[in-house]
Amino acid sequence: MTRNDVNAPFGFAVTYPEAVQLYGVHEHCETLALRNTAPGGTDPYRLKNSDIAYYEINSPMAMYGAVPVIYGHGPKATSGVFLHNAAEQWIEFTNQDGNSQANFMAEAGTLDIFVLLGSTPIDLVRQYTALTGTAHLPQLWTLGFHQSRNSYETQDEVKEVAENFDSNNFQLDAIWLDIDYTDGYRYFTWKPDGFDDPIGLQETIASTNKKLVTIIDPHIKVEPGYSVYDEALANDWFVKNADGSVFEGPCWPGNSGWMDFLKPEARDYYASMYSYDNFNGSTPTIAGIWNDMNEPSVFDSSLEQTLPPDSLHNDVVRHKEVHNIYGFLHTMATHQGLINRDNGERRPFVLTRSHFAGSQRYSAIWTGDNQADWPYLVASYPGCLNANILGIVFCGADVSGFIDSPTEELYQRWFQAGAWLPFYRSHSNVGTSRREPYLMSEDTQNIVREALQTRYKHIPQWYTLFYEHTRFGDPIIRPLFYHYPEDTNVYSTDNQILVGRDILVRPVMESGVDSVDVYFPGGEDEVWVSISGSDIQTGSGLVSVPVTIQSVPYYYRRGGVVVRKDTVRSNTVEMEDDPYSVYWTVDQNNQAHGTVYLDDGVSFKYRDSSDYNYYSIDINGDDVTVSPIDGDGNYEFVMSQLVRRDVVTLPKNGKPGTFKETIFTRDANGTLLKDIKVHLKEKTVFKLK
Ligand code: NBV
Repeated sequence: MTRNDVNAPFGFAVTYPEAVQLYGVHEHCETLALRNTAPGGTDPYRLKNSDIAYYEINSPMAMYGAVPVIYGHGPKATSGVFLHNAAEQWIEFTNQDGNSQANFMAEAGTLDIFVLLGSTPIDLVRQYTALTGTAHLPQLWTLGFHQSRNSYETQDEVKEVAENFDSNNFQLDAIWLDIDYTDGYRYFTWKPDGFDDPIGLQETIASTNKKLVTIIDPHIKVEPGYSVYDEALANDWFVKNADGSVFEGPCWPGNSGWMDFLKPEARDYYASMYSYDNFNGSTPTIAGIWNDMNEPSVFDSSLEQTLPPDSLHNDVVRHKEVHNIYGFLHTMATHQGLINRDNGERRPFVLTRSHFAGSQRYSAIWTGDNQADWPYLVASYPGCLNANILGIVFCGADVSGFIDSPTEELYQRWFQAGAWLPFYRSHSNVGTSRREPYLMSEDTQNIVREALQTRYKHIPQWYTLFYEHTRFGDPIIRPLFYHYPEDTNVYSTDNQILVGRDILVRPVMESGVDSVDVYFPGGEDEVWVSISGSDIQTGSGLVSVPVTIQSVPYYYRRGGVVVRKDTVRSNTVEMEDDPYSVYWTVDQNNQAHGTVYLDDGVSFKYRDSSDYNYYSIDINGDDVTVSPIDGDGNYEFVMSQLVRRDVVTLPKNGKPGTFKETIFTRDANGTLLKDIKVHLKEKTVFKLK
């Protein structure tokens, strides 16, 4: 093929057999269920990674990421198509005579299509992640709470925020440094006025077992003498204009160049910048990197805020062919940089704004510059659900809204809802209200504390789900249709999620309500046992559940086992040696089943030398059996309490059912549970009565 061929636009149509609903084409601020486009519908969905200020709610406009995958689903079959193409795309959807159809139009690039045969949502997602990869396990600390702000201005301010979290008993694992820590937006440097002692800052943060995450954007200040600029220029690593000169355009530092990440040598060089020597003043306390503005964003509206379509990568590839993978390649270099920096001993943590199919291999994502308004809280759920079914599982949204300032009630609800998305970070823009939780009213502080504690108690469950994602490709959070594919009532449900298979969450995302509608799936035999309330529901559809400002409806599924760590500590590091609590309700056969995964929480030894233990937990009446599934690690599963919740009455005449909770700390012989040695290689069985 000649270079000209890949610059021609092309289109094609796909019909999804038996599909009544289409999903996918991340990223849009949209409902999970895709809407039909014109005639009579919405505009076509656009995929062109863009730095968009003030994005609209329920809109097919392009956002920061592009995952050109569309799933078609119906009660009888599920199938999918992945167009492996990094150029701008427009996609139309129609549904005629019960047949769902997608019309793809790509601006350039090659026609490289993968057809995913399904036939269930589980099969389909596993096929897609087998193709584009899974995320590796995140370090355990990344599952805790993150505090960010654009921007903490000085190292003293950062220390003060960390101290206040501790002294007010708010759990926290990491504080984030936005662009103002840099010296004039020259990345890999520190601002002398305010951040003159980065090592001292990191020592203070590390002394309470917390981490720092720093932002590194891809634009490079044009300034002879700034070593990153000099190196990139000397080695021909910048994106070029069509005439072969280096492309320069405006961004935070003023006139900037953009690293050509399509060149492997440019990526290697960029990766090397993360070494402790090159990123002067960095230590392992900078445990993660935040790659922003990598659509890439250029402050020039005549270019639609990005690189010109005819600018050149690798001297021959036109930008328009590869636009949507610029951020992906940026994170690839960053990820490699963190691996090299730590001699492969720590799993990198990278958060990116721009992303593409397969980004899960290198980074977590967030939904960008949302607003402190209720519709943006609502949108965070479909946004992250969609990313999850498309493989990018580590997803969150700025808690409490980035742009503008939230009301007290919105702030409370956002902390509660955010606790159930995989990535949990509060972030806010310069000029908006300061809103670290300790600045809020006593009532709000209590609500935030409760939300954080709920999150931290479930960290073992989140970690096990991440492991199962690495192993099987399953999403961490799932739409209801994922596990109830035949229930057409749930095809549009996106304000509630399943966390794994066994936790149903319906956050309160509306103002001033004293009840919310919760859809309980699964039919009469499925039973959902409330954790924050006292009710039991069967899977018979929509129920109005009373709520207060303190409560968020979340339920465990009967027959499932949920593992937790219930002792409240300041962060994940301090929870490391805590024993587990295990929760369950037995099903009609008197059984319940779950899993738990343990490893060092930091390294790649789980992957490279099977240094982990993965256990099955099986309850049969009064017998509790813990059996190793696999793993050659030495991580014993130590429990301190078992919480059995028995159904007393099932719902009747519109009234919820009730349950009785029994907490065991000893087995039937009187041995303290935490003294029972779980055998690493064989089953351990013990009796509760
Ligand atoms: O780096 C500043 C911000 C950042 O806080 C935000 O999270 C990003 O989405 N960044 C965008 C640049 C533009 C801010 C208006």
